[in-house]
Amino acid sequence: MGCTRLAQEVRQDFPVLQRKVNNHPLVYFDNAATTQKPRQVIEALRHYYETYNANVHRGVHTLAAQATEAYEEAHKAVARFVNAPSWREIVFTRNATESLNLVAYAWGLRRLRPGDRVLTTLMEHHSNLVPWQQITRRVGAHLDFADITEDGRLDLDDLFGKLTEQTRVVTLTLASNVLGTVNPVKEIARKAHEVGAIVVVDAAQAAPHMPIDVQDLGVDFLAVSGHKMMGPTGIGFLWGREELLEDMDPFLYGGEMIHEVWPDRATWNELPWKFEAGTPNIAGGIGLQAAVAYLDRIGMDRVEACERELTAYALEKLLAFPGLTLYGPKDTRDRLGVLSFTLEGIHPHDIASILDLHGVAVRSGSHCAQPLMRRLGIEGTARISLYLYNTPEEVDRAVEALQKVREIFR
Ligand code: C6P
Repeated sequence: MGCTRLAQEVRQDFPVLQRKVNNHPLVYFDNAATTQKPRQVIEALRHYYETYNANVHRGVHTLAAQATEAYEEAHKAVARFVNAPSWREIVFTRNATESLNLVAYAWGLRRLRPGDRVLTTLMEHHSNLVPWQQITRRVGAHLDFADITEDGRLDLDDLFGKLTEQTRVVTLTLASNVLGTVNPVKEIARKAHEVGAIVVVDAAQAAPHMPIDVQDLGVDFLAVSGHKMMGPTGIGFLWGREELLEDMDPFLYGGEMIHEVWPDRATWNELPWKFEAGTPNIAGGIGLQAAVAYLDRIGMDRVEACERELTAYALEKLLAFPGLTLYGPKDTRDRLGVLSFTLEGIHPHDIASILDLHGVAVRSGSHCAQPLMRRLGIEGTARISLYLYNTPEEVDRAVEALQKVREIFR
């Protein structure tokens, strides 16, 4: 299997994958929550702190100049990673959550009017739902929801039926953190633009696993978390179309984001600094650049192809498992290796706890997607989520552990 070869190539780069959990070699299948970090990322952080730690955009001394250059280079690397037309369109944030809040507050609060409509989906993570609940409530706009189909895909008829002349924002996830579904964002963006809506994309789950080209997608904003793509925690980014970002007021106010300040007023810095108030997460940005370089070296096409192969293998095993219900597409068409399931009569937390006893780390619960759980009529699922360092043997280990779960609860 090609995925085995890639995993073999990269595994030694991830120190944590060498450890044992409960006397078993760790099988890390919680990659949708956060991924493990390669030595290259850890080393980039260490190198920064040990040799050129300084604040950015403030000092003229050598260390400050080096830190500033590295931090700006990180924006440029991220811009290339998503094929942004300009690196000034990349705003570093803490995570996808903050990126989505930035759009909701800095664009939505000012632009939405009473009676306007924001269209989203029932498969959103709370991060792309709750900010819009708040903003639509504050301005008197409506929040509409596109449903999902029985096989866990987006119901496009429903979505397009709810897209009206009043729709000002279409905001949706590129890939679901529960169902694994990859949504046809390019087609949706085209239709949304026809009615004059902007398109906001939550790419927290998609960006680590597939090539992202914001120009090809034809969207307006795209939110990503660094920690789900091998970067450090506390760093993420928002890509936005330059003319929209230029036209927006800042999200947070203070140092760094200003151009000139008088006692009674201020003017704003140029992009992207206008949206990066205060001392930024410099180390995080540098670590994120190392993560992007790592993924670039492998190639996102290869990452996607290898993960699809492993996902097919895992799907086959899980679908054949007695009493298991899988949520989301049952084949690898337009889906990622996020595999949510329940086992008849067994609580998802019990599944996860017993898997952990066998060294297998999976997530259980509602995955910050409670409206989706309600729609599916369940309280939660267990979730296996794969990444490029995982192997078919690890899938076998998880399935063997699932058999133990069944034996315990029989
Ligand atoms: N999902 C999961 O286990 P943050 O927390 O800001 O880095 O990412 C938020 C987020 C936004 N959108 C999607 C689709 C996501 O999956 C997540 C994070 C994790 O599924 C943690 S809840």
